[in-house]
Amino acid sequence: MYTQSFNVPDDAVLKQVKPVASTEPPELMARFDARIDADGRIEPQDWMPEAYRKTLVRQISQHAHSEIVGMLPEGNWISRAPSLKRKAILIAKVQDEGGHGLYLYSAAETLGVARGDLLDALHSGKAKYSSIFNYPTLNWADVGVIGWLVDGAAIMNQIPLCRCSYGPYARAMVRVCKEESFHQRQGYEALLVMMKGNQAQKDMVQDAVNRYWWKCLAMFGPPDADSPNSVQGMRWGIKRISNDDLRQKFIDATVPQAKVLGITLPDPDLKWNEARQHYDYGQIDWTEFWNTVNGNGPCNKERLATRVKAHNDGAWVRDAALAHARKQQQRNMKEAA
Ligand code: BYC
Repeated sequence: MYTQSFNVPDDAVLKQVKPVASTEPPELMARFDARIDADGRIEPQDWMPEAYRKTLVRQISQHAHSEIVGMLPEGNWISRAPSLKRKAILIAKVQDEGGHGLYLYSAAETLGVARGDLLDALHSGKAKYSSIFNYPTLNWADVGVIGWLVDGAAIMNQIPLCRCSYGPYARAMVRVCKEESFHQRQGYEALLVMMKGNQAQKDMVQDAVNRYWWKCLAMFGPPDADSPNSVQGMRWGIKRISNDDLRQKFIDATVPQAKVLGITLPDPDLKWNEARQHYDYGQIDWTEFWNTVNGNGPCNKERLATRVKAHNDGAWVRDAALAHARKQQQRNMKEAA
């Protein structure tokens, strides 16, 4: 449904935005801008402006946090999956999300930050993570809907990131997108099976879609006009497609899938606009979005508390791994001597 060959008109976008005035050394800055203009990659050993580095640390670490907090709403259902097959698929998916977090923390570390500091910022509530994971998973259909819609929205946002100007982030995204594609398909398939079941099962799917649809549209971030980071992110080739354009692509791709599934998307204003060649859609509740982003959604406190407990409970594993690495290093040094 979503492929690596997703077409991104990035050249046009990069050329629209002029280089931003900066206090960095002009020669280095000119070389950096020229590399960005030529759609080249910036690697960890390359010089980069401090603002570019900071923006990447912000975005990549928020992305990493979203992956590991994103394990929680679905993780809640591993012990309650309706069959062995569904349980095995769900365990694999949740483990994949943990793996995505690890690639992303590693990519952030190439920018000179320490993983422990990034995790401290998450655990103290200072760092953001995706709004979508602050909503509860009330029934089994929620797990399918998260795969179909949440992972579907994530892929739509992440495929352009495979061509992000920062090499380690772009390369991490290629593998992440392949795995997200499996996540999206398993969710859609689980829902297709439920929609062939009894009325109670169909009602569960519709109820889950009703609760998640608008929250998924908000995942793409605020409207372009209210997105303070977009212009600079696009100039730097970090962001390739705007929040609103990605949202529109997601809606256009999802409406036909909803028809095949046999559910109704909960938006009376959703209709095809022949002139625009896109679906029109209703108003997203941005007050609710910001309330959730700012820590006051239905599950923010629970998610953070679970995350902090998992981190503390895992301290012995980290200590043991470090002790083992130290021992191995000592053994290698002895052998080499
Ligand atoms: N939730 O100027 P804007 C997954 C913040 S995980 C919370 O447009 P930008 C999965 C934004 O950070 C998917 N906050 O920002 C895992 C900014 O605040 P700061 C996660 C949001 O960066 C497990 C402010 O609003 N994906 O797939 O240009 C299971 C203004 O926004 C949100 C990524 O992280 C939000 N939804 O664009 C299943 C992708 N939206 O930082 C699935 C990488 C916006 O200035 N990130 N904010 O304090 C991006 O592509 C971009 O950072 C965003 C925002 C499009 C999200």
